[in-house]
Amino acid sequence: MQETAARAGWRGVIEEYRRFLPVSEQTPVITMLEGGTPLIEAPRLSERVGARVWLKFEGLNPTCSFKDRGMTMAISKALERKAPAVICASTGNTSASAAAYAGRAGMTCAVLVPEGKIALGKMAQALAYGARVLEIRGNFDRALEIVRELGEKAGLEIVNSINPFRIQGQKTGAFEIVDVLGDAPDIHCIPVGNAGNITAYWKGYREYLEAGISTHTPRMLGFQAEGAAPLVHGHPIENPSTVATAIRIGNPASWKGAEEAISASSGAVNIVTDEEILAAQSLLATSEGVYCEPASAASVSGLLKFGVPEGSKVVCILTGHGLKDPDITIKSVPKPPVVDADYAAVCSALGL
Ligand code: AN7
Repeated sequence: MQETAARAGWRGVIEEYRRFLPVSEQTPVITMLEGGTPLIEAPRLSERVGARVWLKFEGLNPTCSFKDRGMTMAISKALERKAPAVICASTGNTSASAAAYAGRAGMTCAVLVPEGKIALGKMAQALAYGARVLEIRGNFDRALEIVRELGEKAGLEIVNSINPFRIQGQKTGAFEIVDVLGDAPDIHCIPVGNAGNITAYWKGYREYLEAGISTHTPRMLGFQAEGAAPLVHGHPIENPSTVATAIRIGNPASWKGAEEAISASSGAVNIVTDEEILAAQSLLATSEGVYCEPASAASVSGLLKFGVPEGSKVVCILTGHGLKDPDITIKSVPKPPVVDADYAAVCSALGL
């Protein structure tokens, strides 16, 4: 099985999928061996929805989100062109990944994040990896506008997913799924924020079909948070709001890519509420042992809410690790009781 080989000697997405990627012998490969993430069967979830469900746990990448697949490409290509510095706007995960890969490549990295709206773990990462972090008094969409301007006027290398190398790297997630399952799944569930990832997965599935490696492509089901669902409403959202800060985006850059993926695959884009997102996050942690961040749980909350045909093979992308955003869990579960350090007190608290 491919899976066994993957675990034994995984070389990172550029080396593993070189023939599908725009790299040459001259490209310096900046990698922390991202990708090769597990596709975990979800028996409880499968039983609940009457289908076979797998979780692609992207939280197990080097900076704990799917962004590393695209960042290994974006930073390697930036280094190849000898760009001195990179910049991105971010709801958190892109900044963590850019900071890590740029630092490894010896490049300066600046990141613009919305003030007070990025999860604790992501901020800690961006700072730890040595990025120049600016919190802006505005949301992600505004930060991305400024980044575009910096790209044009100041010549900085943009590593948001408007950089086509990001999409190229991220499409490898689809390759891995097909490599492990032996063919494409029937249905692919994914959270949608800036819409780069749904665009990338669709590209990957199409390329594997064209190469004769798979026999079909899946229906692409995208899910957006209720307060940040521009694709569902069909227009940008001025002041997006959701507990899932990673997907608090009102004007997705890859809008057209998402529309193409959804229409060409007979898919759909739908809304899940913050409550549904948090319930799915908790269900995954308590019954499948997989702790993902709220935005990631949007894929599973959508699956639970809208259902799928009986017996379908379904893959849900869990885009980031739960530890990225510990605050939300601490806030949403009951505080653990504090008891005396004494046998009887512990027994009594446990009801024994
Ligand atoms: C965990 O980090 O946009 O639809 O700036 O971090 O490709 O944007 C993050 C997005 C889903 C949405 N899940 O993916 C950023 C950023 C997690 C994320 C998404 C993001 P896209």
